[in-house]
Amino acid sequence: MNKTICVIGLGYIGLPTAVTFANHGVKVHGVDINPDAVRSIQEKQLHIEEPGLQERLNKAVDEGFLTAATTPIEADVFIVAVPSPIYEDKTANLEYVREATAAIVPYLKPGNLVILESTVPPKTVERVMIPELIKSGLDIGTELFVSHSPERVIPGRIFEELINNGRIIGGINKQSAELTKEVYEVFVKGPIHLTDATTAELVKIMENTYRDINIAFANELAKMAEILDVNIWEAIHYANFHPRVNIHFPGPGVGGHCIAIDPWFLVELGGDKAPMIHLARNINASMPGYTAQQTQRILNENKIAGGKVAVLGLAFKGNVDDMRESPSVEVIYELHKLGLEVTSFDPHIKENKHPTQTQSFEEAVNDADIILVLTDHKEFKEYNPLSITPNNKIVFDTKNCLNRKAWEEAGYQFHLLGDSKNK
Ligand code: SAJ
Repeated sequence: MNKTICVIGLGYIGLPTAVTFANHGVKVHGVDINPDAVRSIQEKQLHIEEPGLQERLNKAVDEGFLTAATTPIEADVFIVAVPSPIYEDKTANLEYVREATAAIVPYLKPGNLVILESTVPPKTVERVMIPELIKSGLDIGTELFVSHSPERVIPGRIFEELINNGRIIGGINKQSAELTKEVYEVFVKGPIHLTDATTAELVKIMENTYRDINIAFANELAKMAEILDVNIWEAIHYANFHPRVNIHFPGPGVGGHCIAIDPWFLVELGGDKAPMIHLARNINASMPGYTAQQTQRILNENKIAGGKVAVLGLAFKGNVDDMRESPSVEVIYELHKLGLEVTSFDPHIKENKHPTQTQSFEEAVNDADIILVLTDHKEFKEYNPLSITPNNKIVFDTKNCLNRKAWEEAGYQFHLLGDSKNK
């Protein structure tokens, strides 16, 4: 493709996208308002963890296809990949999208294409971006083309999914959608479907809301299993053999910057017409409190007053370094409210990002009364229960990720979320 790209926002989505275009021979200029992020990219130092990113970044910078700065430059295509969080009251904060759009306006020329990648409430392109883009003086739809092409990649497997997943591209008109397709065809191998911008916006948040509702269902089932003396993980495994059933898994809550946020866009839009989405969100948001209560119950049953909890896992999910909306932070907050002492360890969270954080597994667990697993990092499976000396040999796995047999053989009382067989 003989076009240049300017990517606004060099975070978890913008940076891998910029690097992938650059690795495919496209000249890319990356922009971030954070000068530290820009400097680290120029120096080929990563500010986020993602398998394969370092090699790809090295190649992109060394071959001269990727530059980074705090300000945009003129380009043929502008891709906006900035955060779209929610305010305290759970309504959408679209200020980053608005500001990023405003920032590119002085650089726009006839024939340019502006693509929004960030996940947003339906009508954001129409109501937030277009009013800014009009200020360029260009005629929207004939001189300036605009589309929504939401990313659908999962952290930890971003590069594989960036290339192989299908894309839903929604244009403000047919030409915008078609031009956007040409851009992504540079590397996307999955099918690319074209629609209008609002449909693409809705499809993206429907996908994440589907997952949130499904996880809420699994969390509710986990509580039923605890009443029934059934192992929910086994039961879900069997139910999913049905060709039309795909139940997700329970856990200590739903984190990350996507699934814990996007359903709120539909709640805000639908109000009392979205009770199921709202309820699912609340069920998932209540899981950290439930996890803390279950931990307290186990301690009580063992006649341990007060007690020290060693939390394993601070990231919002396994094998990532991302703590955004992490259930672990909420669980620790709830444990503190119950008067319990907490230490934590996460092999993927390198710096001191949480006051309870210790630098090793041993340091976190050695004088603990209970080990509480909140994230399914691959390292946790390999930990040797014989190498540690906690105060009490009790472990509570909320992600079904430990080698249960090894812990039981080492003399541990093993508790699993959604399974009360061993109570
Ligand atoms: N979780 C469960 N049970 C499950 C699956 C996940 O409790 O069965 C929890 C995880 O532990 C985590 C949270 O849900 O705390 C979210 O993790 P995730 O792996 O489901 O999703 P994300 O947030 O990493 O990425 C999602 C993906 N969306 C879908 O699968 C529909 C990804 O494809 C999107 O691109 C991404 O959101 C996004 O950026 O929107």
